[in-house]
Amino acid sequence: MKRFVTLFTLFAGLLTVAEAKSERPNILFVFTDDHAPHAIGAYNGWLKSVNPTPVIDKLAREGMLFEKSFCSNSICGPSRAVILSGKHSHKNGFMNNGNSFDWNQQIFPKILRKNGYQTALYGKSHLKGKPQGFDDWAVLPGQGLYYNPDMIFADGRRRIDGYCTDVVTDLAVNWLKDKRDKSKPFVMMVQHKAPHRNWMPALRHLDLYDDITIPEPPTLFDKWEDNAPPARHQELEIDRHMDLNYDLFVDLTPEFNQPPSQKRQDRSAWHNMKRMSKEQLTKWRAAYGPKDEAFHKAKLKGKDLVRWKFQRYAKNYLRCVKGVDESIGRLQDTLKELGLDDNTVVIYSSDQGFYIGDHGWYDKRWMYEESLMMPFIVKWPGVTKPGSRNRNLIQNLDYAETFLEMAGAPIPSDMQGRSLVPLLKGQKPDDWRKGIYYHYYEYPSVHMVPRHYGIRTQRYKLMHFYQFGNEWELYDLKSDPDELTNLYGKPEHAKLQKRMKNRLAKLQQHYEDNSDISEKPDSWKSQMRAEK
Ligand code: SGN
Ligand code: CA
Repeated sequence: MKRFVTLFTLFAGLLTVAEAKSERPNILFVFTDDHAPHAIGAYNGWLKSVNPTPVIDKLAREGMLFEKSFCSNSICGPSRAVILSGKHSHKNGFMNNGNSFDWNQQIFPKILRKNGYQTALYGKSHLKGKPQGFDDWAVLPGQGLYYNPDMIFADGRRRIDGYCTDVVTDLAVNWLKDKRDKSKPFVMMVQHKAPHRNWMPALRHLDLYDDITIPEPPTLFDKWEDNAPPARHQELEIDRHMDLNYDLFVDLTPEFNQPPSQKRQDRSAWHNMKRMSKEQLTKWRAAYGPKDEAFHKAKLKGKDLVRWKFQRYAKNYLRCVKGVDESIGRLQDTLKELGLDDNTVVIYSSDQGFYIGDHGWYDKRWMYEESLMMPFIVKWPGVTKPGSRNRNLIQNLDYAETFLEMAGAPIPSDMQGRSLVPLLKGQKPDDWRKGIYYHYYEYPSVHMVPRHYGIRTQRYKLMHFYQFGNEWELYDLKSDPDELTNLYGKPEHAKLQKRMKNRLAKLQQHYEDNSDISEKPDSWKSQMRAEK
């Protein structure tokens, strides 16, 4: 009898260990900067034919891809603050990149730590201040550099030679292999700078895509005729604002003196080049020198010049994406090597989407689809159905809650999102949200996108640009996925307009967004008035 009891206890104990193992998975969160879903093969966008992301595509084949995944404020720091806090910008206090994040507030890594998890963060943080809630961390100062970047560690700042995406991957791999406490489950956030402006690829990728023409987006020559005025007054056009030298490295050498108008030299490609070693520079010039020469010979003008700039930009962007794709491969190989792959959830996401020539633009900020969307792909072994695609409306607001539920930790009631775990398990909750809420605040600022807020449902989108009058846009995404026909103010859509306005007001109430949305006189406003 005694023997039986002992055996039984042993068996039960083993069960508990097994359960605990499957209940408390590790989480590897790979997060990039400005990687738009349509630059991922698995998302079936117009860039799919280029096959830009074989590794991420494989992750999607093995896990679940979220087709309707959105940010709540399409810019770097704010998106990251929403992820850590599970709260909209107006609640976590980080509304635009100029703010400093209050690290003393409740964030999911702190809760995970309290619940027995180990936490690590490597790469871009963009929230200023020393990260809290992480057992180990190393972050890039501000935007960081592509080549031989400085990194800030808990014990100080030092330069690490190499290409930024590789440097950050190395730190993560080393932690997995040598630094982590093997008795605890972990969450590791690997946050790459790539493919952020100025889109500088790794040396091994400088010639990638040289022999192909990247397909052009259907809206490359959009004139924003049906939009409210803000779309015509931005500063993010490939044609008028993307600089041949600052952004596209034409004729760029470290000796080159940038014209005084180029103020942000500290972040420019030029600054990165000054940082390169002789060997790195030699390879760089060998790749771009002949391309620049051919460009000069061609003497392009007008639309041809825009097309050339688009090619140069899109190729560099996709070359940076390639570096990221390889990093995910290396991280997954490491998990495998360490026998951790069966019990580690691998997630890929990026802080917001991006314009890759769509609407004639680069950058983000707007609530239009290309920058509103975020990639979100999850492989949770034994839980997510391989190759599944989810169409529920999800946001970065939901990530903290999701990580907490995965770890079996409590979800604080003041977090504003909802755990995605039921969706990952293939359930279809009837009461899932029917609309997402968005609010962007950074104006006036680089690229001059004014403040706006709005709602997006499965089919429609309503936006309000409130800083310079009552400008609204309303789109039917089913019949008009490129958002070219503004239905706002059209009598035949009056009912829809009213319904959407009500729903937007309700969402604003629900999330308690009492931000100041009064009109603000400023120079841009008078410029617009003059145009009218
Ligand atoms: C920098 C970039 C901008 C970009 C912002 C915000 N210029 O200012 O193009 O919109 O960051 O980007 S750069 O010359 O410094 O690259 S974010 O992703 O950090 O929000
Ligand atoms: Ca970003």
